[in-house]
Amino acid sequence: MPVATVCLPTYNERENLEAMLRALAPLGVRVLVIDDNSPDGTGEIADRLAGEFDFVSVLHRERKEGLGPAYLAGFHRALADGADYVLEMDCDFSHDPRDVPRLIAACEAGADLALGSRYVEGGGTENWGAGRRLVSFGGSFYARAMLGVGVRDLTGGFKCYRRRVLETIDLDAIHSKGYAFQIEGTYRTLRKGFRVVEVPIRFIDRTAGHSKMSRAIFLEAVVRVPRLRLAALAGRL
Ligand SMILES: Nc1nc2c(ncn2[C@@H]2O[C@H](COP(=O)(O)OP(=O)(O)OP(=O)(O)O)[C@@H](O)[C@H]2O)c(=O)[nH]1
Ligand SMILES: [Mg+2]
Repeated sequence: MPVATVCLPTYNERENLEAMLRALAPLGVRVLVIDDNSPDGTGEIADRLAGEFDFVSVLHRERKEGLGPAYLAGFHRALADGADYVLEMDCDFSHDPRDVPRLIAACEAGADLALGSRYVEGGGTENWGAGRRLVSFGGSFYARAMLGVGVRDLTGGFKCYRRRVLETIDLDAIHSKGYAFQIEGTYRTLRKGFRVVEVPIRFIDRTAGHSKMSRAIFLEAVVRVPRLRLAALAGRL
């Protein structure tokens, strides 16, 4: 049985964390909660649940630095602990835990990176307003055009990396923090010649807790994408 570790970054997810871990429990995965010292006590809930469940461990970080640095710390820990597959997933039920085995299966079938994708046949978003849909779809379209890649959902954060990918791409060179982190991870994977496969998912807007999406995260992606393309053109990616 391959070892699959779900990296689950949390910031103020006290309403969601326990239900999420209980939903992941039957799937045979390991879960690494990466908590950035959430003021709402999510970190303590994570510790309690790690005591209850063998498949759960917790990485505590001192402060909120954005998704990117949290995931990078999680990736390093998951690889050191022997993961064959490393997954990214939000802890707000936008990503359906029942889709986790589908992402792993896509890698077992030959993908090096499986992306949960809203923008392929069979995928989509539920209960998002027109504004949010436009930002997300427009963001993926912009990135796809700028980078000249065929992947349709570049900003999604539900992914399964094969270990070898994370060992090959230069993780420590990634400084993106928000959506740009997702775009950059997928782009670096493609640049190294790995096989990226999109798996259709239905993305459901969160019903508990609050979004951490911000204007700064959006602008970071707008600025980073052309810089990524330039870095690739200069032979640095
Ligand atoms: N450790 C850590 N987790 C974070 C940070 N920012 C967001 N998260 C977590 O990352 C996941 C996704 O964050 P969300 O707030 O849902 O942001 P999003 O999914 O990009 O935006 P929405 O679609 O509006 O929900 C959630 O599990 C958050 O708790 C952070 O700075 N550090
Ligand atoms: Mg979310």
